[in-house]
Parts: sequence; structure tokens; C-alpha cells
Amino acid sequence: MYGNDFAPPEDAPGGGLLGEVEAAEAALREAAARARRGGAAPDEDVEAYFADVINADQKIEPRDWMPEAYRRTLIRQIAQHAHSEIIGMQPEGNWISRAPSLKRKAILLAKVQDEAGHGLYLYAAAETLGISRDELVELLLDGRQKYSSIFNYPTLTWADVGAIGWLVDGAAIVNQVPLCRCSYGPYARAMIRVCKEESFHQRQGYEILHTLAHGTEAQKAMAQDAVDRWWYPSLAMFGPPDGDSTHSAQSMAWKIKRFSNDELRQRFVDMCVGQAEVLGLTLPDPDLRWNDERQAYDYTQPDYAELMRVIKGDGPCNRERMAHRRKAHADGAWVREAAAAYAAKRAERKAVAA
Ligand code: FAQ
Repeated sequence: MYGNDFAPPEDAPGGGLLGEVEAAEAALREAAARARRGGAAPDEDVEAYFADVINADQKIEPRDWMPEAYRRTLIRQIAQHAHSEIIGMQPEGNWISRAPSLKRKAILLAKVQDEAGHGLYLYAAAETLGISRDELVELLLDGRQKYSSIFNYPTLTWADVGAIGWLVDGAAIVNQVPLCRCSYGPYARAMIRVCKEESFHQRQGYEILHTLAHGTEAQKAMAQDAVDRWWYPSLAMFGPPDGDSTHSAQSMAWKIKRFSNDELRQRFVDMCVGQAEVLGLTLPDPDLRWNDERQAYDYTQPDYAELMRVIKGDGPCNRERMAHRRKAHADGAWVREAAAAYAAKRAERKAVAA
């Protein structure tokens, strides 16, 4: 199982979730090759053109006409995703200076840096929809845009770094692989790269937990405790249950989302059970069992009232995360000013030379 840690679904030619990413990448190229027209003709009904592109599984590109609500939905989702990557650096960043060896420190540093990179690809994808990165950051800092609930939980021990890699990155990939087939081209393309990197992150977390789970009794207990604390918050990452999901139906009709929140949550549970067995750790759900009829595991739902409280700002670390982000933004003001002054100077020199 380790080294081949995603259960391969039948429709993935390369096997597993990474195989699905490869297939989505090939489909993106194919869609681009098939697209004979670079947008609606001047006299064409733009709404019909938009519907045609979606129905044909082609990509909507930044200069195409799109319904205002489609644009707003994408900005909301991509921004929330970008903010999550940036705020998501904090829980693991907490352990960079305390990693148990130089090798672990170097790996964790690289991982956290990757998350910053993901945030940047995603801000860039959102900017293609006509909003600036400054505005997006402002919306986050004002509390008008969200980030994922999961990053409001504390990292109490080194094993939490393993649990985040295995469960949080694992849930993130299950959620994000279908986004590689999202109807909006820039988001789909960003997701391909993000998913390839996330899959490496998932493995590094799994390897940390595997090492701890096969170490001393105290190390194994620490790994089990981390899994016990991260399991339900990871299940909650997929969002409210389908009946309460306000955006799913429309987002699925527009092919932004390809599966519902509950479908992806189930897929994640089914993937984790075998992996936990290999680790020798237990998932903290006494009702977890195989259902032959459904060909899936029955499991206990996360506490959705808790999810709503965390989303509204009342999780264990919401205030700390936002205070840290605001301080980092203020402390970085001089870097932004210096970069803007340098760019202005270069532009002026270029204009003089021209
Ligand atoms: N946390 O109608 P739905 C990562 C909100 S990246 C906070 O079902 P939708 C990498 C939702 O926005 C993790 N809010 O919404 C990493 C909506 O609010 P609104 C982030 C949540 O959009 C690893 C309302 O509830 N990933 O982990 C959450 O159709 C390690 C109703 O919900 C993404 O953002 C939540 N968990 O489906 C980094 C992936 N769930 O605006 C560092 C892209 C729901 O109406 C270290 N996003 N809400 O007031 C998505 O796939 C979707 O946006 C969902 C939610 C599935 C999250």
C-alpha cells in the first residue's frame, strides 16, 4: 500500500488519483486541440456559445463571455482555495524550527514553501477573472472571504505534521483531482500542478506517521492521538452534507465541481481505511464498517454544527491565524513598496530608452 497509496478506481488509466491527474491533463490538451474557434463569433449568441462550450467539455477561457454568477462563483471558490493554501502554511510552519532532524526540517520547509506556491498559482488564476490580488487579500483580511476550516485546528505534536500530510493533504487531493477537469481553463490548469505536488505531500505525511507508528510505544501513541484529533476535521473539509450545500447543484451544472461533497467524502473514507491498517493505527470511528450492498464503508459523519462554528470564526485557532496573517501582511508592506518602486523605475528607464 505504501508507495501506492491511492486505491485505483476502474476509470483511471494510470491507476489511482495520480493516474486521474494524468488523464485530466491529456483531456485538457485534447480539448485545446479540438477547440476550433477562439471564442464566440461577433454575431453569435454568447449565452448559447457558453452553454455549447460547457456541454462539449471544452474550457471557458478568460476572454470568453461568461454569466456573472459563474464568474462570481469561481472568484469565491478560487480565492477561498488560495487563502487556504496561504493560511495553511501556519499550522505546519509551527514545527519547522522543532522538526526532529535536519532532514525532516528540510522536507517540511520545502513542503510549506510549496503551499505558498499553490497560493500564488491560485491568486493568479483568480486574477484572470478580473479581480486583483490586492483586492483578494483585502477581502481575506476583512473577513469577507473564507479559508478552509481545517487550518483553525492546532498542531500540538510532531505527529500532527504527519497527520496533516496524510489526512489533510489526502482530503485536499481527493477534492482537487476532479477540479483538474473544471470548466474554467486557468483553474483546471493550475490544479494539475497543485495535485501532483499535493500527492507528494500526502506521501511525506504518511511516511512520518509510518515511522512513528513503528517506533516506541510513546511514538505510536503520539501518532494515534494525532489521527484521533485530525480525522473528523478532515472529513469536514469536504463541506456541508449535500442537502445543506448551497452551491453544489449550480457548480456541478457549470462543471466547476464534478462530484458532490458527500461523494468525495465517501471516496476519502474508502481510501483511508486500508492505509490506516498498513500504518497499524485506528480511525476513531467505532461504526466504521464495510457495507457490501453499497460497496463502500459506512462511517460516522463529522459534527457539522462544529464545522459551521469554525467557518463563522469560532474555531480553536481562527483568531490566532488571522492575527498572524494580518501581522505578516503589515510586516511585508516595505517589500511590496520596494518592488513597486523598482518596477516603476524600470518602466521609466525603458520609456526613456524607447
Ligand atoms: N471550510 O455550498 P458549499 C489544502 C463554505 S486546500 C470553510 O458546499 P462549495 C491544501 C462554502 O465556501 C483546502 N468554508 O460550497 C493544503 C460556502 O460558503 P459561502 C481548501 C467551507 O464551494 C494542505 C458554504 O460553506 N480547498 O488543504 C468549507 O460548493 C495542507 C456552503 O458550502 C479548497 O478550497 C470548509 N471546509 O463547496 C494547504 C478546494 N466547506 O461562500 C496547506 C476548492 C464549505 O456560500 C497544508 N474548494 N464551506 O458563504 C471546493 O472544492 C469547494 O469550495 C468546497 C465547498 C468543497 C470546499
